[in-house]
Amino acid sequence: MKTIITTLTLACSSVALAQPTMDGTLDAAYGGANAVQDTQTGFGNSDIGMPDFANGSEIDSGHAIIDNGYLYIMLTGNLESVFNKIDIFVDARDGGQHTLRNDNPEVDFDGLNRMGDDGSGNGLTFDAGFEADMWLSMTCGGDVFATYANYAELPTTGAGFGQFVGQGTSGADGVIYGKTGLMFALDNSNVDGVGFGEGIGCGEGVTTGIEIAIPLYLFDWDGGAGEITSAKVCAFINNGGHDYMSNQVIGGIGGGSNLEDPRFVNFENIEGNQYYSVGDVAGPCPDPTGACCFDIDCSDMTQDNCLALGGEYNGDGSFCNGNPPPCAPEPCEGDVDGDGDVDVSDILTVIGNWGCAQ
Ligand SMILES: [Ca+2]
Ligand SMILES: [Ca+2]
Ligand SMILES: [Ca+2]
Ligand SMILES: [Ca+2]
Repeated sequence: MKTIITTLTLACSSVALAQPTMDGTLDAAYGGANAVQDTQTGFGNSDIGMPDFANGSEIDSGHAIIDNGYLYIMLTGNLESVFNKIDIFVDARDGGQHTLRNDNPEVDFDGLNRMGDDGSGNGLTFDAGFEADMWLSMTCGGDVFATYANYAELPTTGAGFGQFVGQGTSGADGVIYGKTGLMFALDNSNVDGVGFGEGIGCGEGVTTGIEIAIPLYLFDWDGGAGEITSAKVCAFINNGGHDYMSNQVIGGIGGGSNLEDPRFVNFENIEGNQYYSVGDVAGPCPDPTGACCFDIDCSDMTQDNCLALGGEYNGDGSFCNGNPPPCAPEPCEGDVDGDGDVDVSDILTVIGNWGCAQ
């Protein structure tokens, strides 16, 4: 009996202590999600189901743990194999950049600086208290499928070190191993998570995507990092030139359209945290029915159905569940995506929402 108990104890310990395997799939070591996507993807819903090629991009959840001298980051979802980018910013030490500067390393065809201040005082700005210390990015595509990765330091005063990390493919056999010890893995198999659109979505339950391991020593370029015991992660999907940000940010933006030119994006102006922290526990997924708009004339956004969705009724039929109105309050006139006119994009939005409960 004693032998059996010992064996069981060892088995449990080994599960708890196992480090993530770099392969683009979620490991038990990550625990529950630190953040779950709440917004449908404006960059297409991938339905191919292969580990390499994907026909859409989304971030369904964010995970991060510090273990074994690494910061491990898992972002479930898809990276469309048309050289879409996932841009990841990490705040893990003192100093850093709250607004991206324009004198960061020229890496990835100067894509990092494309998001920074163009000299006029703009530049991608993070939530209050988030001062990015490192940027990492991954992309994929080609006739023969390949993944590529870059990274850069983001010192407070700019002019840090950055480099092309390397090239790989999908899955465990395709991991990118950088000279510095950085590792990047991708598994594009997901066909679940959020669908195409701009409304409220839910990324729960996705177990494949982008997985990164960052050796902690990389944060200590000046001997001033100290022991890394916590980290914040801001990640989003961008287009090939790092110049058109999607609506796939984690933490989510609470429904809405693509954020477009990153240098004009200020996450302080978007409700909630567009980042997550090691140790965060994701809240409940928003009810996707709360912003599912077949109801083009908004006639059904009544107090009763709003309360049934667990939302707060604003009294005018225009707003429910803390979500943006799925269509303009008065009059709707078919402008489903709320961009001010009725055109083909409204039809596409309705099609993208097809299947949601009313
Ligand atoms: Ca893994
Ligand atoms: Ca920092
Ligand atoms: Ca999806
Ligand atoms: Ca915010």
